[in-house]
Amino acid sequence: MKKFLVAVSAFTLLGISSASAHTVLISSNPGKGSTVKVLPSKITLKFADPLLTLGKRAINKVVVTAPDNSIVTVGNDQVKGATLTDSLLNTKAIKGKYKASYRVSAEDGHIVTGSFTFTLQN
Ligand SMILES: [Cu+2]
Repeated sequence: MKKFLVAVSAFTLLGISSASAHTVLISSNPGKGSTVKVLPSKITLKFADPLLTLGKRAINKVVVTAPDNSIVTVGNDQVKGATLTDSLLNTKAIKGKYKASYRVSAEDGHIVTGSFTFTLQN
């Protein structure tokens, strides 16, 4: 009779967490919580990591709404590295609080959403 050794399975720890976290918004123009006297011609959002681009698919987007909830971004979102921009309509320069909402994906493929406000003063 042969003796059999019980093979002990070696469990590989696959729970190695990714070194890179989701990207975060670093800065913007207009800035978060800031007050501007003139609505700029575009909004600029700068993230910690280069944003993902897939051809012409709009996977990165920022939408700005005026105090009357009308949308003042044109929708021509453009990505350049870690920066996302969109043109702003100046025709609806209503005074008050504007809200910028974004939905982006950095190169790790994770969707990151967020929003902030700024104020247009005369
Ligand atoms: Cu991530």
